[in-house]
Amino acid sequence: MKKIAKCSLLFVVSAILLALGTFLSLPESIRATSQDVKVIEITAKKYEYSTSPVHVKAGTKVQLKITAIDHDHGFKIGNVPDGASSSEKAGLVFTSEQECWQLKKGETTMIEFVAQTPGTYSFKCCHTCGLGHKGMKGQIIVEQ
Ligand SMILES: [Cu+2]
Repeated sequence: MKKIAKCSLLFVVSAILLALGTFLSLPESIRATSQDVKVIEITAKKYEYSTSPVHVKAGTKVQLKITAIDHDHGFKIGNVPDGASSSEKAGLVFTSEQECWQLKKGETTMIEFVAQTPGTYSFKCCHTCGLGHKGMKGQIIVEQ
């Protein structure tokens, strides 16, 4: 009888330790994910983006925080590297993809994506903002 009690006590203790181990390992994995997020702040004004090219490592979760400072602007980027066919698997995986993000003057727009596939991804302004609008461009370079 005593032996059985001892055995079940051992079982309960190890079950608790196992649950505790699972619980303790959770915050660590959450921490690891947030460490991988790279926040990049960019300002947009006639006729340039402040940071370009933007360099990120493949596999990084990126948050672009873009603020238009002098005028309304836009942000348009393809989800496959320059020169690749648009039917290819997305190299930039957006949380919420848009054809053209509108950047309102004075407001910060957050664009979030995972930089999956190495390559050069060009972006440009897609909100007519003046004479130099067509030359308002930049690049995101995803490195291996
Ligand atoms: Cu423009």
